[in-house]
Amino acid sequence: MAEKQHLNVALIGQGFMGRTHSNAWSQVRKFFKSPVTPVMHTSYGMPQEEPQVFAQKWGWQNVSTDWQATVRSAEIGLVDVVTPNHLHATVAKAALAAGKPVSCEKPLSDNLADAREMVELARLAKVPTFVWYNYRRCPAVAYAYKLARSGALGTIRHVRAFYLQDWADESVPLIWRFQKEVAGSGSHGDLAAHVIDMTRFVTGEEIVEINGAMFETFIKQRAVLTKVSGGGIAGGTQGDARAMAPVTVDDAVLFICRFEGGAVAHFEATRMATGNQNRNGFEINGTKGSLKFNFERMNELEYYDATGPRGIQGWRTIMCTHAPDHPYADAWWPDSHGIGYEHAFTNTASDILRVLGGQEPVVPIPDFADAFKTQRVLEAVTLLAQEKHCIRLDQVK
Ligand code: SOE
Repeated sequence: MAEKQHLNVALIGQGFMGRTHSNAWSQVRKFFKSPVTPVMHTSYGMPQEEPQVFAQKWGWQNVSTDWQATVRSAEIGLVDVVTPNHLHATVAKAALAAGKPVSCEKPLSDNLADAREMVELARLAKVPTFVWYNYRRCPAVAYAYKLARSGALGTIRHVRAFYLQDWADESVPLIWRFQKEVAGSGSHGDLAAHVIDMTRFVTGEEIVEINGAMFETFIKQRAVLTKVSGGGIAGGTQGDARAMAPVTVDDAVLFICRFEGGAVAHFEATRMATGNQNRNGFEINGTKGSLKFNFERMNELEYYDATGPRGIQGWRTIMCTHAPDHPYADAWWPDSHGIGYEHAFTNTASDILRVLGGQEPVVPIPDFADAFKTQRVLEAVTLLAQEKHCIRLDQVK
């Protein structure tokens, strides 16, 4: 049998997404029959992130101390960017200039201008690009996409989308996620971006206008740490607080908008919704049916079929683990054995390899141009929120 082409992957960045991507590149060859074989060739991390320890733990063959040389290396076939948001463009542009395919964590960038330049350079470079909006590859979300494409929803009238977390209390120091110059925004680009992408994906429609928007920063100052170790969402909270400094991003964002097919929509994202630890999802109401997804029950999709006799209509819970009906189910375990957060990243790695091997992804994977549309929604919401439109009730006589 012909030897499959090998693809040397270079991971630029570490942290939480460095861990999810490393796990995906190490797992994908065990669970998927990919047209190209990924090799965990080189990883790059900042000196203070202990890059040697990271590479050894996750199985990267080489450790780079010069990411520019790495992305230019003739050995590298894919550059995978997992830096903080403000560096996505810097690394991606260098990789594109070297003619390398690039996969990048979401959001595309911390600002629209850089995102636009990334799209243009990708177009000129004529290489595949990918953005890891991982939640598209929860089988339940991918199946929602297929149900919507089948016409099961009819004309979509309402979209409700949410991404609610509750980790950002006063004890969390001023990590990069709270610094505008690094993250670009807070819950907006970090969380709302996911459900903007998710609802664009499932409805198949673009958002065409923003009709109201508000940001809120509840905790105005946070402790400046001398040392923050790697780790989960909060980036580790060890270290000794030296002083307090202002938070320059949102803790919460809400906005209302309209989709191109006429649906009206409400979005909400926050890091301070006590009791909601990673609750993202949607409810999409159409003339023939509705769908509900909640990531905290990620194997399940709620479906309401409004086409049958009214007397037997009701919400049904579909366990999206049955091959071949449910996307990716054939790669994992038998019915109702369930998968988790990490598996959506492995599903994403598999689809990247399918595209690089000349095959179609199981469901569409955003390239830079697609992810730019989500970035434009982020920007439009920010612009409207800055106008601070509101009617105070004490003004209403
Ligand atoms: C932090 O809020 C975060 O790690 C997001 O950045 C991820 O995209 C999400 O999957 C989990 O929460």
